[in-house]
Amino acid sequence: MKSSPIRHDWKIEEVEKLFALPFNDLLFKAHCIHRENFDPNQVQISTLLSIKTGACPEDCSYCPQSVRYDTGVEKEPLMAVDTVIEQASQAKEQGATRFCMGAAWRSPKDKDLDQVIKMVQGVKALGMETCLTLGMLKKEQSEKLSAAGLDYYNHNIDSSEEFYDKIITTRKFDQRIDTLKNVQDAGINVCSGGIVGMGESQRDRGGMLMALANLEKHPGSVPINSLVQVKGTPLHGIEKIDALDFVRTIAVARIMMPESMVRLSAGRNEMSEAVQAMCFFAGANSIFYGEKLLTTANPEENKDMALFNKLGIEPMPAKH
Ligand code: SAM
Ligand code: DTB
Ligand code: SF4
Repeated sequence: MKSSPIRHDWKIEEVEKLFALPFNDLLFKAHCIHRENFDPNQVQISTLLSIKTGACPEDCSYCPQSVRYDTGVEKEPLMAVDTVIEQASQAKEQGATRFCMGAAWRSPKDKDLDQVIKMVQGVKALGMETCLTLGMLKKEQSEKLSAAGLDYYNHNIDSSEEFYDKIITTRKFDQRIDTLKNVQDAGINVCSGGIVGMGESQRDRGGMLMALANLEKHPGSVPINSLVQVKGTPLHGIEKIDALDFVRTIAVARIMMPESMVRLSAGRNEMSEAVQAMCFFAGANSIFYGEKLLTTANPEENKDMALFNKLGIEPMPAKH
């Protein structure tokens, strides 16, 4: 029997106890659970593309794409379908198995969704898995995307419910949960996680993971982003998260959601190889691959492959 049952009834005190474990005990526990559920030497790689950039009406205080902050990000309208497929094909050549397309929208308009659906179909035809992140989705929109064959939809809760309104005021935590429900009900794999390093407490980090683990079903993919501080955003200059606390967050995510893919997401460009290696040991088993995230820098492909070689890690093959 597995030592880690799937639970949806976590209490914050229990989560805080996990965070408070001695570091070696926490990592050992997380790693054992990781091995029970996954090949510890395989990491899934996805490439991101911003298909519509900047001029977003929302006020997420971490984000370089909000129209409210002067960050120097050039706004770009929705990309042509052919351009997106060309970029996906290049990502495939570099070894990515999933292509994630992101748009700086509060939610997609129906006309735009039709164009995005053509992108999904084109990328799938290359034999890649598809992922979208377009903001809030209604039930009908989720169903349309599901019918088009979309594999994953990313929509982050970003932080604990308590901390949330210190970061975003233009949409509520509950609206995020509604979108996740629409996506789940439509039969699309849910990708949902959050950001650390925004000035939150350890309890908030626990609260964020608890909100994810206590959903009706654990998200299939849980991205843990370390804030990329961008000049012009309100969070620029905030005290950075201690690297070992970041590793702890990964470990606790692995323990609470044993069968989910945990993604070591944004922030790797400022992370040492040693810290990334600890994250893989703690249970992270996916990354964003390619020299750009949406608008900010990510490690170059050859650097990541060199790190994989040093660690004996292999890219995870696609499911289909
Ligand atoms: N506009 C859509 C939305 O917010 O749902 C989709 C794109 S949005 C850029 C996707 C996610 O990227 C956000 O939910 C947030 O978690 C993450 N993100 C944005 N800016 C970031 C930053 N500076 N550092 C780390 N993560 C960031
Ligand atoms: C996620 O959780 N992180 C990715 C992806 N999902 C869409 C985005 C990170 C964005 C970092 C800031 C930028 O490059 O603009
Ligand atoms: Fe807009 Fe998404 Fe950035 Fe928020 S995170 S400002 S919704 S692009």
